[in-house]
Amino acid sequence: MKKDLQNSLRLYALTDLCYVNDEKSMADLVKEAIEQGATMIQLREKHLQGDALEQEAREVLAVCKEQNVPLIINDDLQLALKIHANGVHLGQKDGNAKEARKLSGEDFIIGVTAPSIELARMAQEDGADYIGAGAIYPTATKTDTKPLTPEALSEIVSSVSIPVVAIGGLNRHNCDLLMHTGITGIATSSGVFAHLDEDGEVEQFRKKAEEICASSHA
Ligand code: TZP
Ligand code: MG
Repeated sequence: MKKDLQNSLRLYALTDLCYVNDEKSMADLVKEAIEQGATMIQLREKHLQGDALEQEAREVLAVCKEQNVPLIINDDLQLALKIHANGVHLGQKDGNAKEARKLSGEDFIIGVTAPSIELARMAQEDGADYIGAGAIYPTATKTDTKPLTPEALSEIVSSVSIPVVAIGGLNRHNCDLLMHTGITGIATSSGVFAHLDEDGEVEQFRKKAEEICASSHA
């Protein structure tokens, strides 16, 4: 799975419990997201812990395996290793990629949030496989972010050799500003999960993400 990471990053969907309802579990929503175009999933469940989080993670992992899409666990390396998820995503406060690499091995995907050149270079040196950089737009999904311009994003991309995904309030209608920034993918929660009931919307977003990523590598 890791060898295909660049393609997997194209439309990277982060779960959020706010989209779960009486009719659909998180695993159901993840299945729909993948069927509609999401290329990688991150389990990002800020309201769940312990056994409830593990249970949710195992259900989502089963769907990802069935669909042959990687599952990354946000923050929690121990959980990712315990359930044999494909990787972990670490924020700047969630532990060090170097330590994570030692504990996990080479096949494991490690993503790091790095919204500056300095942090991106450090993450790369520590053995990260990809970088998440944002927030491109302010977002209700994560309220403690700082704005990152497309120019600053381009500079981050140029400063490292590992892939960079853009994040923060992105949807298919507002992401043209990412053209020619050199990103490898778009990461979003609301941009995918808030649009599952709109016919063709996620599929169109995936196409748009592919177009944007191709624009820099042509
Ligand atoms: N990091 C920066 S912005 C963000 C994270 C986790 C939230 C992304 O979600 P959305 O709904 O696409 O803004
Ligand atoms: Mg985190």
